[in-house]
Amino acid sequence: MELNNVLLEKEGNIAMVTINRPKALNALNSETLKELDLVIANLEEDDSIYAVILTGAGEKAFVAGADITEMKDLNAIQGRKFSILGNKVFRRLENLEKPVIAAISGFALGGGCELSMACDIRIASEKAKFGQPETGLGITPGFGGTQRLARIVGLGKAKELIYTGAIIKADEAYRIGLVNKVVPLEELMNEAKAMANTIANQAPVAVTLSKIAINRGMQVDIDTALSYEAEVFGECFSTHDQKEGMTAFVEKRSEKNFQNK
Ligand code: DAK
Repeated sequence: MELNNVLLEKEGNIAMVTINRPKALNALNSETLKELDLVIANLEEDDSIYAVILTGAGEKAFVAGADITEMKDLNAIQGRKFSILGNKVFRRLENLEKPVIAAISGFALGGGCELSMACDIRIASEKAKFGQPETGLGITPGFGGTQRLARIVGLGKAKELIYTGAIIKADEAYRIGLVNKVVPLEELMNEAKAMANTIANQAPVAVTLSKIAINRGMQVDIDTALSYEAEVFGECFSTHDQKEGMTAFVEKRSEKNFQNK
């Protein structure tokens, strides 16, 4: 897998994915999106990875959006192709059966904010900034912003942010629930790794099934959603990790031998 714009590192049960175009503030061009797709495919197949951290190279930006230089001269057909590619990759990330934490150091604008929203959890540095400035560029958010932002922060705030193109700071992003946590820049990666490790120490199969139930349940009515919950809950009882987790409790053992199966 030859990668120029995305880095993939693995450390124990944690994978770290870095969008690596710092000179363009990690803007997402087609090549980067295709590489991200390859990386997600790799992670889908790797049963030893229990949690993923997604970040941007350098301190200035997580991702400053889709690549405006590339997009500027697209015709309708190319625009459509770009849209299909981006949406495919973001959806694949959202559906990855492992938790993904976005570690956001600086700008998360447009497609960058949208990328962070396709992750499960967002941790931001105090210097991070968020926004959907697309309307100022004559376009609508195109990588899920019109849909995921409202689901995360509510309809009114999402409309305000998208209609005004306002850029908000980390503390405001935290206040409206767009990010889970704000930490000093120098602690960002440690914090993300600590959370990833905490998650990785739970039964991976239970974390995965929880993600599936939550994501699917958000799209349907509550009765259907609760039937998904019952389904995954039942599935847990066919796993080694459920037997191990409950046996450890009964034996008053804090060490657990979870095996992701
Ligand atoms: N695209 C390409 N290059 C970018 C970029 C971007 N989004 N953002 C920054 N860069 C480049 C700059 O051009 C500059 O390159 P050089 O001039 O050095 O070659 C370099 O990164 C450093 O940026 P600045 O010199 O501008 O740095 P400043 O500190 O002065 O400003 C900034 C930082 C983040 C405020 C500024 O760079 C900025 O406003 N960037 C653009 C932010 C933005 O508007 N982002 C939203 C992009 S629109 C679609 C799907 C999705 C989308 C669209 C369509 N379809 C489904 C079709 C998504 C759209 C977007 O994300």
